[in-house]
Order: sequence, then C-alpha cells, then structure tokens
Amino acid sequence: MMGSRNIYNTILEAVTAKKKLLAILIDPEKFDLEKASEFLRNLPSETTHLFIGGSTVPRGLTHQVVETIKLYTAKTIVLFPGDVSQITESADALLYLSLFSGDNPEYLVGQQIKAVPLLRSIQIEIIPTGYILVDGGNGSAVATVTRTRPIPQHEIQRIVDTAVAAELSGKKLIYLEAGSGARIAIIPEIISEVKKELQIPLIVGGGIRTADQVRAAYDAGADMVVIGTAFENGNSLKLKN
Ligand code: 1GP
Repeated sequence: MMGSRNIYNTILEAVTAKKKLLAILIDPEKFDLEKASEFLRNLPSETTHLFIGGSTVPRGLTHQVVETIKLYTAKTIVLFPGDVSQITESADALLYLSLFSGDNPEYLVGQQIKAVPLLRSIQIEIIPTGYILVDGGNGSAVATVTRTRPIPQHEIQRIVDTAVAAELSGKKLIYLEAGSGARIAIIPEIISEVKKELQIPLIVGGGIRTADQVRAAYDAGADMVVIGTAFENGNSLKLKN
C-alpha cells in the first residue's frame, strides 16, 4: 500500500523548516482536460501540491484527470476523494479522510472500510487525515453529500476539540474545511486556536480567494492552504504583490 516517495515526510520537513505549502485543488468534474497544460502553466509558482477530488465525480474520471496532468507536471499529486470510487493508483498519495465534524458513520469510517480491498492491491501512500467541516456561510457540497452539519465558526472550542480528537485518534494531518466556494473562509482565530493544540500539520481550505486571505491563514498557523474555485474557469490569483 506504500509508494516510494514519502509525501508525508516532505510535509513534515516543510513544517519544521517553516516553509508554507500551497495546494491547488482540481475537481475532476469541473476540469477541462483539453486545457490541462494551460491550466498547469498558469498556476502560481508557490504551488507545492495538486489535490484531486470532488464531492461527486463520475467513476473513472479522477484517474483520467490524474493521468492527463501527469503529462504536464512533476508536482506532487494527492487524492482528496469524496468517496472510494475516486481512488486511483496514478496519484502519489491519498488523503485517507475521516469526517470528524459530522455524525455520519459512512464518512467517518464506512468509506474507509470500503476502500480497503482496493488499497490492498495498489501502491499509494496513505495519509490518515482528520477532516473537519466548518460553516462557510452558504451551504456546501460536502455537507449535502455527507448529510452532516458543519460546525458553526463561533463554536471555536468545539472545532479545537474535534481537531484534537482526530489527532489523538492517530490522524497525521488535520484539514479544516469551509467548503468549496465558501462565502466565509475559516477565520484566522479558529486557525490559530486549533494550531496551538496540534502537533501535526494543519491544512486550511474553502473560500480562500485573495493573496491577503492566504497570508492571513499562514500567519494564523496554517501549514498548507488549499485553493480550488479561485483557479477554476480560467480565473487566476496573484499571490505575489
Ligand atoms: C474545497 O478546501 C477546498 O474542498 C477549496 O475550496 O474551492 O473554495 O477554494 P475553494
């Protein structure tokens, strides 16, 4: 089940070196394969990882997207799957997500069990990740698909406790998610309160559209920021001033 590159260790090394990480999220359903090369060329030079995944992706499409982007980039490709059907050996690593914020066992452990027969037969680095959905103010595909309620942003202690519970359960990363296209990204205060109590790297995503928001998330303690929507449909975001 383990590939040769150790993606998790490179994340840990970056955190130790205080180097911030930037993942661009590609949702296979919204990705134009014909424009893959142009899309990848236009990504910011700060990009360290490509995340691939979505809430509802037709079977086989994730594999096709990963194979296509590998033609044009050597960047690390990490699966961020909405469900087991999005797992493909073509990627470098898999975020083995457990939705800790919700009370739907299917996304806490059900999908994880269903993935095992496939994971047993392929070579991919598996990174156990505590996934925490926080309210981004406009509903989210994650909440709809998983039939779970996001944690309101004012319930900071509950968010912190949920993240710590995930770490104590053995997760190696925490992903604080406001949902793709969130109106309100995770506020810096939440990021810093969570970060204070974590020993493991912290990923933050959902609704981040500006360089200022990226900087604020980093300054508050995010080790990696994930941006999807701001780069879709030919949009672009300049990170440097
Ligand atoms: C969604 O956190 C990611 O899972 C990215 O969100 O599309 O809003 O950038 P955006």
